[in-house]
Parts: sequence; structure tokens; C-alpha cells
Amino acid sequence: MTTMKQSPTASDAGSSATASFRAGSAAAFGEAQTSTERVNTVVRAVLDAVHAVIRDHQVTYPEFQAAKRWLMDLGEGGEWPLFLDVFVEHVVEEVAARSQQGTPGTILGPYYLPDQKRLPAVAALPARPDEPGSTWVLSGQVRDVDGNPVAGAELDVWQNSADGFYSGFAPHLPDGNLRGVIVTGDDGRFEITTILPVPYQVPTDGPTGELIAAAGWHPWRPAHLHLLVRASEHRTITTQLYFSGGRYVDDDVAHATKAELILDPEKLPDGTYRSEYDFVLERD
Ligand code: MBD
Ligand code: FE
Repeated sequence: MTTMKQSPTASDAGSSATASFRAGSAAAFGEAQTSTERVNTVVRAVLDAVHAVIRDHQVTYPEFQAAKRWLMDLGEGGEWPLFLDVFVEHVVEEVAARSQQGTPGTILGPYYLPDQKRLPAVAALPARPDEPGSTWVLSGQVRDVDGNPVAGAELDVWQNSADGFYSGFAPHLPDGNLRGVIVTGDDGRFEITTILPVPYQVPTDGPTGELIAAAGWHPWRPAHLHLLVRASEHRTITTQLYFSGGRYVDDDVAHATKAELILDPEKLPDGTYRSEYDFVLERD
């Protein structure tokens, strides 16, 4: 047997995120049916913007070659999903949000995995027997825009563990850890027991981390719980919940926080945390 890899690397996360994207797990949004005219318009505008940067900033040949090398590394490291979701997705979401009602959405990110364990309305997320972290119970109700409870709605949730990694993208975590699909009861309610997520650091040992360091930025996202909330005949909400006062909640490298998505959990005498949050779905 070969030795077990202990510390997760950028390439573990990167290649898994690329494989998962190719396998269609991000097809939540579907892929564009596009026209020659649309490609011409949008790609022309992207190229024009790049050309303008080169002119305005007098980009040199060595800088052009460094950019080419870095882009090649980004692909070879499997980090296109990570890079695009951190630095670009928030604007795509901002445009999509203009035509959406109900609970605000935010970015999906690179670490969603479909087909996780289905759980009843009151459930604990799958975790290791000795899962480190502070116990957190998130309860609430899924309603439609008219205030009616939505029975049988699915909350497909995922988060990092206390050491900052996502299962499926780090070899030391069991598959399905801190992931699950909670199904609301007749009253639309749910109660999920898990641990508090922690801030997420973009891997520093890959090309995205190399760029962040080279530019003097920081690689952190605030602690967050990801959710897809879906129900038949309703628009699926892709969102995340954050924690007030938490590190990076006002300085997310991925620019994906929204005031309406920030929780202030109550700490109980036994040291556990509780939050209430209701989701509002619009009809298809
Ligand atoms: C994450 O955990 C994440 O949520 C996003 C959007 C990008 C990188 C890592
Ligand atoms: Fe995340």
C-alpha cells in the first residue's frame, strides 16, 4: 500500500472540482443555448475589455508571457472552477438576481456535489463520530411568496469541517461528510443539526493562491453554509448563510455576502448555537 496522503492540496481540490463540473453537478443552471450573434457580442466585448487593459496599463511582453504561463497552470491544476467562482460568479449572480423574488441567492461555488443522503425534516448532517466543531442547530420554514408553507421542499446543504475543508475535495474526509438533503414536513419546517462552518481559505499552493499572493490580496471567505432550496413548481434558490461578526464577513474574497443572509446565532448555556431562518420560494 502507498502511504496515505494526509494534508489536502490545491490539486486535490482543483482536479475534483473540475471533474465534478464536467460530470454535470453544476448543471443546476443548465448550459446556454446560444447564437452566433450572442457569441460575437459577448466574446467581442470580453476581448475589447482585455485589449483596453493592455493599452491603458502598457502591458509588456514579459507580463503577457507570465499571464499565459499562469493561465496554463490554472487549467492544468484544475482550478478554472475555483478561480471563476471566486472572482467572476458573483457578478453573474448579481445579474440573475435582478429577475428573482423570495430569499436572495448568492454564488454556488465549486464544491457542490449532487445525490447526497436524503434526510427527514429534523435531522443531523452526516458527520464523523468525533466531528470537531461547535454544535449548531438551524431551524426554520420554507414558504412560498404568499406565505404558504411548502411541504416536501428539499434543502440540499454542504459546508466545510472545522479544519476548513469540504468532503469530496480533500482526501482525509469521508464522502458525504457535512452534506445532506433535508426534506421539509407538512408544515414546511426543518431543523438541521450540524457544526458551525469556519472561514474558507482558497488553497495557497495552487495557481489561484499564487495570483492572490502576487497581487497582495487575501485568500479568505467568511464561514458559510451553502444551500440549494428547491420544491416542485418553484424556482430553486442557490444561496449561502453567514454569521454576523465573523471574520471576513465584510471582506469576502468571492464578494458573495448579502446583508439578508447574515445570521446571528444564539449561544445556549450548554455551548451549542441556534439559528432560525425561513426561506421564501417563488413559483416557476
Ligand atoms: C468556496 O467554499 C466557495 O463557497 C466559493 C464560492 C469559492 C471557493 C470556495
Ligand atoms: Fe463554500
